[in-house]
Amino acid sequence: MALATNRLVVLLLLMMVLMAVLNPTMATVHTVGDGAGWTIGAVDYQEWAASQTFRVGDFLDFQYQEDFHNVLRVRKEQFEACDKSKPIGFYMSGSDSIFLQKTGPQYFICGVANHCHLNMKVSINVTARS
Ligand SMILES: [Cu+2]
Repeated sequence: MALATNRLVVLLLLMMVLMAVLNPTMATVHTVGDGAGWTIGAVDYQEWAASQTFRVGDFLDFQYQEDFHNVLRVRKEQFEACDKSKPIGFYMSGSDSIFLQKTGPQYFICGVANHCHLNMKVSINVTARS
């Protein structure tokens, strides 16, 4: 598990470097919450998301204290209900870079305690790279 995660991180970093070399303007890394990161009570994540333009090939980067938070990728209905029972994706390293592969909405919540209900949730809309 840890090895697979490390390999994934290395792979993602290699992809980022490769993309940066090929075209420095190509990929943007969107650090969720900017300097505040992925935490509770400090950031309005919908406001933050509205300030960004997410494009295919970009990265969504979650920075947080792994002892206190995690990241679940969920469907819209689960996002709205803060339902963490059937996530599509689960991240817990404290430094998770998610590659945005395709267009459309994506939904993320914190799966710890009641954090999602306290607005530790973010939805983004990924648009085509034109
Ligand atoms: Cu949390």
